Amino acid sequence: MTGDQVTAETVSSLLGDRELIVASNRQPYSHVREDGEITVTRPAGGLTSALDPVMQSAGGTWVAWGSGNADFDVTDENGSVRVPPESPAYDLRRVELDEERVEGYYYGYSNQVLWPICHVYPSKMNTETTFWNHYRRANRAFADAIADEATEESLIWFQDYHLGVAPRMVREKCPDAFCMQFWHIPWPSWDAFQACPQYERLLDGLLANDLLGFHTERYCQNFLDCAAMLPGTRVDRATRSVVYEGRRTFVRPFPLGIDADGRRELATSKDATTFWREFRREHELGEAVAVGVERLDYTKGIPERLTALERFWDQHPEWRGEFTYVQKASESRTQIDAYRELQAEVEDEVDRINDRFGTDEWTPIVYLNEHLPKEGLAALYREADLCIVSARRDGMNLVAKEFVASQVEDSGVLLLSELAGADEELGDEAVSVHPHDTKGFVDAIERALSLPESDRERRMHGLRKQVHSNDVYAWMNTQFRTIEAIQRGREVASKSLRRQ
Ligand code: GDG
Repeated sequence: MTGDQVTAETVSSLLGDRELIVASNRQPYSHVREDGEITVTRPAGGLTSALDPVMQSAGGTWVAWGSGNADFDVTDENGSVRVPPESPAYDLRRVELDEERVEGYYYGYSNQVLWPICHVYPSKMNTETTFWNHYRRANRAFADAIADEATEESLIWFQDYHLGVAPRMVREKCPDAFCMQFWHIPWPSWDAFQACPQYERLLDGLLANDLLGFHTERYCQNFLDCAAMLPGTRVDRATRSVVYEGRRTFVRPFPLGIDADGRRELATSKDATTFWREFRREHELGEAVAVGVERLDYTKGIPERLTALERFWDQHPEWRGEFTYVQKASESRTQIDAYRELQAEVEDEVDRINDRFGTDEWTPIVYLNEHLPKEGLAALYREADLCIVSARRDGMNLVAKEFVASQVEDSGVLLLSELAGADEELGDEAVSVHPHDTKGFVDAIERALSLPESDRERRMHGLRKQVHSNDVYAWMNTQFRTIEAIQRGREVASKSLRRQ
């Protein structure tokens, strides 16, 4: 039985009479007009591709921002369209946001206030006062669409930090629906979170959920510490829950996994092999190859990694000509100054290091900024001897897990930042790095490249076990089982109250 079947079965049985409503900023399908013709695209993203099969088997409604230029040409008067287009199984209800709202809500409050606060970069926070208003209004638009679809029997599942106050708005209209939210980025300590001027409003919004999920136990504890600072709350550490406004919100770690079997299949595909053959031919690679895959985001620690790599080639001339680092970097949030500056900095550094060490036969750093097909990415993961994940902060980091699942041949080594959420599950078998400890980082690269085969195999065996047994389907199952347990607990409590 595949993970897929387990999930479909479990979700349907756990849902019972309840209807599932998923709400996220990104949509699973987008309609785009090009040269007068409308085509459907599937925005690549781990989460949307993981939840789509669940929605297809469970039915229900997915509420998301309609970002495609032909999205509303195909919807009904409520902004809904049945998807997937080839075999419609559920409703995608699109929320219409104008350009100004998207600027203020998405590029503004979500990505210039919440993102830096949660990753502990208060200096990158933009305190433009209109952002909050746009965020609230966008959340209101989501909440109205959700409430319009919801009944008291609905199970409403909010995704991520773009929808921090929508649960409270939905709760006002649907007091008995089950609301849950998964927060995909870190939750910081109270000292860091307090820097957010709207901290009370956000905590109030999130505490309208019945269940709140984070990637790690640490983020849960941080959230409970923050909730304790909100007037009117009672934090119950024993049950990891918060009582507020007459409701109890349970706070639990649900480390997100990947579709590990799917990634393994991609890595063994013919297309992956073809991609790698061409890639080797096109680039002057060393015998050993390391890979890093990320959006160009200041939290991912790319400049610090380049500094460590330069120092490595400096101090270990024996590895010049022998070892190439491949950086897959995707342009991201380029409307924001900090992101454009980072992109320029990274590109300049790559050029400078390549000029310093490169030869006609060898490129130290291969820089790829185009979007790769999944098979291409799988080929890089499969062939790499090292994968370097040296984030300065990261909620989880799925790249670390994708690398492991794609390692179907010789065992490579994962260099993993102790500041990434993935460290909680994978830290023991990875070689740990601290992004700001350049000397330690250089030693870790050297050590990883020199590890005996038996050691590499032992580590990779442990990592594979972890990644496959805690895949994305296990992630969903655990959450749905937790809901079931909460509901059972509530029924028992209300029966015993009735008996008194
Ligand atoms: C947030 C949190 C958390 C990248 N380039 C290509 C490509 N990718 C895919 C990767 C991976 C995804 O993008 C990146 O996921 P991450 O988890 O590394 O990072 P964020 O985008 O920052 O995600 C993070 C995550 O949410 C989930 O909760 O882990 O901490 O920050 O899946 O494979 N995919 C393809 N071509 C590319 O060129 N096909």
